Amino acid sequence: MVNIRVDPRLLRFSAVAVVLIFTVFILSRGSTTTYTGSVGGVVPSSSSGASYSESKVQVKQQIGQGVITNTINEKGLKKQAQKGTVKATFVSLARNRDLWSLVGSIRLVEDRFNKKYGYDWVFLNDEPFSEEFKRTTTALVSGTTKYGEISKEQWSFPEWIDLDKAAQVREDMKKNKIIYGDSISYRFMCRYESGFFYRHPLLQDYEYYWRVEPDIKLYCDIDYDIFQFMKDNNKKYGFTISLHEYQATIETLWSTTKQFMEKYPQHIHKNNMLDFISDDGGASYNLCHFWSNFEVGSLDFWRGQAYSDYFDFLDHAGGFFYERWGDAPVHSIAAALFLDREELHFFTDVGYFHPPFHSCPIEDEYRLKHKCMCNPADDFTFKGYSCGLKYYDVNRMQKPENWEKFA
Ligand SMILES: Nc1nc2c(ncn2[C@@H]2O[C@H](COP(=O)(O)OP(=O)(O)OP(=O)(O)O)[C@@H](O)[C@H]2O)c(=O)[nH]1
Ligand SMILES: [Mg+2]
Repeated sequence: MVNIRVDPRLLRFSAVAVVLIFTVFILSRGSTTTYTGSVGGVVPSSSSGASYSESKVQVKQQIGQGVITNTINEKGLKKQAQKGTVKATFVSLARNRDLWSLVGSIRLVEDRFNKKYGYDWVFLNDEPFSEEFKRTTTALVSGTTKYGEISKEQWSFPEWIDLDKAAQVREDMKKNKIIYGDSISYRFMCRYESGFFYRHPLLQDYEYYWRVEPDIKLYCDIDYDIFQFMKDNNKKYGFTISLHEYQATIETLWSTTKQFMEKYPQHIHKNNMLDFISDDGGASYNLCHFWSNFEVGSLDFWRGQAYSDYFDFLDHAGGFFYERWGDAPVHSIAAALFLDREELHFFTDVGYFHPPFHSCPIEDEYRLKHKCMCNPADDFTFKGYSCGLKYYDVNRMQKPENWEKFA
């Protein structure tokens, strides 16, 4: 039997050497950020039959000197993260030039909510996104970012539209100073948000979405998973601000909707919320709608038969071009008619701003506890042009104490 004696100094030296080698190895790996981009190539057709030009690429950014900090941050984050598990994503339609208006929105959404949950973010554009847009937004989002292009077919005049008639309408609206009345791209945007965003291939993997626009603010800490809340409570459509639409942009939207209801009575839910959008049992539209620049909703609701039939009906009626139908009244009427009223949700707690209206929780206790940064006097909910009070009333919701002071 051989007796092996090891020198303790040699042992100590070997241990230190191993630690050093391991540290150098870790440092040399760097940290990576991965995003999925869309840069030409072909993916399968969407359910609408349109084909998209895009393919996924993995882009890795070497952060070099920032390695140690990033690694520590990453570890710290992972420790804290409650990581959301719902199949859900943020979605923003934007142009490259919207980048710097959108970064503020993203940063607030991340700070107030998403850094805890790490949900993905899908960006859609009618043109290819610039590298600067992709790099900048990817750096801000805690989840995976994905960039998609919109097919020309979904961002153009459908073949049944009389282009001369549509041009005449734009001319007239311009004279009448109707906001965005002379814009073609605004109409493409409204039609896209009404009938196509949820069919984009990048959204096929998700059940819920949260729409975020440039220049919005989130005022309060959100300390629960909003997507999980939607799922657990069987909510299909959530909003923060509701208001009256400009009549001049939707002259025939309600009469067209009434024709639709006659043709498809099976799509109207027995426990609908018609009383929110009509004050006379459906004879006329009271112009109330949910402001769609904030929406948290079920993608399957839009993909379902009722909404698909409704969008096709409206699209063929031509009001996106012969008038200036917005996606907000279109989504709102659909949600009010086709959903069980229990499936709608008023997010009175998030604290939200899209120019020029604020939603600010008026109860002091809530506002302080959630570190809200808004002035309750600015809250729009109970003001005249809002439909917030109506929503509380038709749903017999208890209004906050002292709400009259904020009316
Ligand atoms: N890709 C693309 N996105 C657009 C276009 N027009 C608007 N958008 C996006 O569509 C959303 C709605 O457009 P906005 O200009 O915010 O419309 P709005 O909210 O009615 O009006 P303001 O915010 O008051 O200007 C935003 O997310 C925009 O970034 C466009 O021509 N192309
Ligand atoms: Mg906007």
